[in-house]
Amino acid sequence: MNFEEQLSAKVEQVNRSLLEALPNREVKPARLHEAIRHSSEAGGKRLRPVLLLAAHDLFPGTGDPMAAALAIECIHTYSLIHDDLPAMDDSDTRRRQPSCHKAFDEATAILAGDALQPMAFELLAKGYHNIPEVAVDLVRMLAETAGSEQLVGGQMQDLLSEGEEPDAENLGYIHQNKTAAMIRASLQMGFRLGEKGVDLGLMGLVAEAGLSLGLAFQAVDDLLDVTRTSEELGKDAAHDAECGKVTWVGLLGEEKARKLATQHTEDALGKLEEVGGDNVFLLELVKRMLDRTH
Ligand code: GRG
Repeated sequence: MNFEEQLSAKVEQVNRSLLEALPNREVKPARLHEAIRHSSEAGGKRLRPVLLLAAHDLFPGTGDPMAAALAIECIHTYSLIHDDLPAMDDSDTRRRQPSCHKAFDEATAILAGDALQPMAFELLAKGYHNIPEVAVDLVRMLAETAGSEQLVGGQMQDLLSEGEEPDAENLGYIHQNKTAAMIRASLQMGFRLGEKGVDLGLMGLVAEAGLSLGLAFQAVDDLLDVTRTSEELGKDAAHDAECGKVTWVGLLGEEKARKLATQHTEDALGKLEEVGGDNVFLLELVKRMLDRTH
């Protein structure tokens, strides 16, 4: 299979497994489960689960990485639902359809996001109960990443900084925690499930690669926000400026922001090459993430 075929096979697997794992729309209270499915089933790129599967495949282990892949997607989807709320970024469109609070209402969107969080940890507990040491590590990694000093902390700082003067240190903190931490965790969780998952030296390299990749991803996200239409992105474009957000494009300009994305991508590739293993798919994915169009 070539790269595109491998990528669509992985995305397909994730989509199929997610459909099976989420409670059916009819399950009481149906409105809540409809809202969860509305946001989860919509066409996300499934980047984090695919990264997790690819990191596992570097040195495949005995545990099936799919439950962990779905867990990280649940946390990511909750963060998008809450990010779109009027109290946060107030976005009407997400994943090419009305955002959750637009399709339903604010209270339902808050609860859909709330419900997706324990669902992630339930997936980990049920998926890896027979390898308890791995399960505990995965729960810790995901909880730390989603917590007040990373994902939620990054989001808080992002909101606090709206309308402020651009400041590289602050922007670095926001991007590292709001965006890069989840991308780093995707690689780390996948690697933990593999045969070399307890090798701390290699895990350190995987973490560094993940952070660089996450920073590259955010720089590209900032560029797409100013260079693409809402239709192309499937979410509100030019949203950063509208919200008074500090971004790399705002701070450095487009050309330097692109250079930064390239530099972070090269750093990630270098670290992943050092990790070794069956890395052909993962390296190609990292390269393609730089040229993504949505
Ligand atoms: C509400 C705690 C909390 C956190 C929100 C996800 C997030 C943090 C903010 C979204 C705003 C944003 C533009 C973040 C930067 C990059 C990012 C996470 C983009 C969305 O991820 P994609 O492009 O989305 O992988 P899909 O829909 O493809 O899964």
